[in-house]
Amino acid sequence: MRIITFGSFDILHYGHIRLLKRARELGDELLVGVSSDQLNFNKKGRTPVYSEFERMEILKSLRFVDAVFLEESLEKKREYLLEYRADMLVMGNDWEGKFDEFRDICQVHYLERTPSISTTSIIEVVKEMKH
Ligand code: C2G
Repeated sequence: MRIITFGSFDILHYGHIRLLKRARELGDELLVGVSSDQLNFNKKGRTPVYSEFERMEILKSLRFVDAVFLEESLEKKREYLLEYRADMLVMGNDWEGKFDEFRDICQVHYLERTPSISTTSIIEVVKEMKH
């Protein structure tokens, strides 16, 4: 069962790791679509702290990630799911319902987000440390 998930995964943290680990456990291989720097800017209004190259390298180093690819556009999700032959799309439940349209080509499963941790909050904490 091939699992696909998508995300920016900037400044990889425990919430990301828990998502990826649980996604991997739902099947026997996990592919991760990593948002390009441009897509990240379009999605979040800021360029990521870690470049797309670095974010892909970090994810590739995880034993429960089998492969990564660049996610260039949110609108190409159907294309990616078909191209990479996903059996299941897994996302955190902040996306609950947003990808149900793909249930015609693969299973869609949403996992509980890990509370009170985010890249944005980590950036804020680090900024505070400077003073
Ligand atoms: N996540 C989580 N718990 C957190 C933070 C994130 O479970 N505390 C999950 C999100 O729900 C998402 C994944 O980790 O499934 C990646 O999160 P982001 O890097 O913030 O990715 P996002 O901006 O949601 O991009 O095409 C979809 C987008 O690329 C998803």
